[in-house]
Amino acid sequence: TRNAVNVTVTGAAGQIGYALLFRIASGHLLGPDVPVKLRLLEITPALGAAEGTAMELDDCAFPLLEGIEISDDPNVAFDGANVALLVGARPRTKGMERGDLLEANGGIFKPQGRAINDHAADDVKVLVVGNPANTNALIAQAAAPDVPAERFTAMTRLDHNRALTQLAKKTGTAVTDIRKLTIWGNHSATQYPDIFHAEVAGKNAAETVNDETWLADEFIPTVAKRGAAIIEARGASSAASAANAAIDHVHTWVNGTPAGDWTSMGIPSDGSYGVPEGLISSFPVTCADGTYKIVQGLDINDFSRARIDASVQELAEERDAVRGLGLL
Ligand code: NAX
Repeated sequence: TRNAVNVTVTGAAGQIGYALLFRIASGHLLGPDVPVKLRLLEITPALGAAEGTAMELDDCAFPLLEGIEISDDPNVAFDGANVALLVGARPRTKGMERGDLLEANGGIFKPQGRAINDHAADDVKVLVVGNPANTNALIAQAAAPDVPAERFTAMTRLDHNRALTQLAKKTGTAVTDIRKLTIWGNHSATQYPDIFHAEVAGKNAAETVNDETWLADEFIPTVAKRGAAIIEARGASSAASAANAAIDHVHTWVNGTPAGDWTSMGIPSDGSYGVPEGLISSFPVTCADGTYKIVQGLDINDFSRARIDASVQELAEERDAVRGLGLL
């Protein structure tokens, strides 16, 4: 049998953590033949709740789950981590300015990046879910100079999956009929879900839809503001769908994208498509052998260019703000 993979989850006692841990332990993250050891990181007051979740994990008697450790010390929780899911973050509370939010999260993601640098396994793969995810990932990555920068990623897979379903509904097709959708930019309301290169049942999606009003006034805002719509409807933010997207993101990164398709990941830019190098921005990527590559050579029309640039501009402003706070 294979050696267990160490999976560290931060914010383990939160609502995404609760939806995520059981799927990791049942084999959905890495596959049905890969044993896992869970390392849960929480803040001290939430250790009891994390313990309760660990008791429930025990009570599932998952065949693949080889152990659970709980800690409030990042140096312990990231020790030997092969996969690190950074879910816990400081939410924006009423009256909080963006600068305060970035600073509070810097206080979380900088020490976590440092702990990953010092203690994680050599092959560590990091996914940041906690918002503002792209900039939190940038802060953690900058604090981990010994880890290759491309191992730090931010989650836009939930946006990608949301876009798949919206496009399938509009075209009366199944999500499995859709390929090559892209989320560009920041995981925020400025993100750009791009259907100009997507295919619906083998035909170009934008041509199939042939409705720029729907694209600009319905599809893009529905995808970009879906998080707020979920809060409005459910009285709580997306949790199971976010956990599902985290599973998808890592599963695809490890196991690869299918031939003829790609996915969306927030990754450090290499300068492709005019996105300044180093910004953690969402791109179309293919994955194989545990690595990813930006899809090259796509024609970007004016409609797309303006929207990609606006979202990237927001990322640059967030980077400048955290740089100003001494977090980079
Ligand atoms: P919860 O508030 O339910 O849980 C967060 C947990 O993180 C809490 O248990 C808290 O004690 C813990 N935590 C706080 N600081 C920590 C630290 N320094 N170390 C370890 N744990 C810490 O939030 P939840 O609904 O689970 O959401 C978690 C994060 O995901 C939020 O930042 C949220 O904004 C973000 N999301 C990101 C999404 C994405 O697509 N990238 C979508 C869903 C979600 O909104």
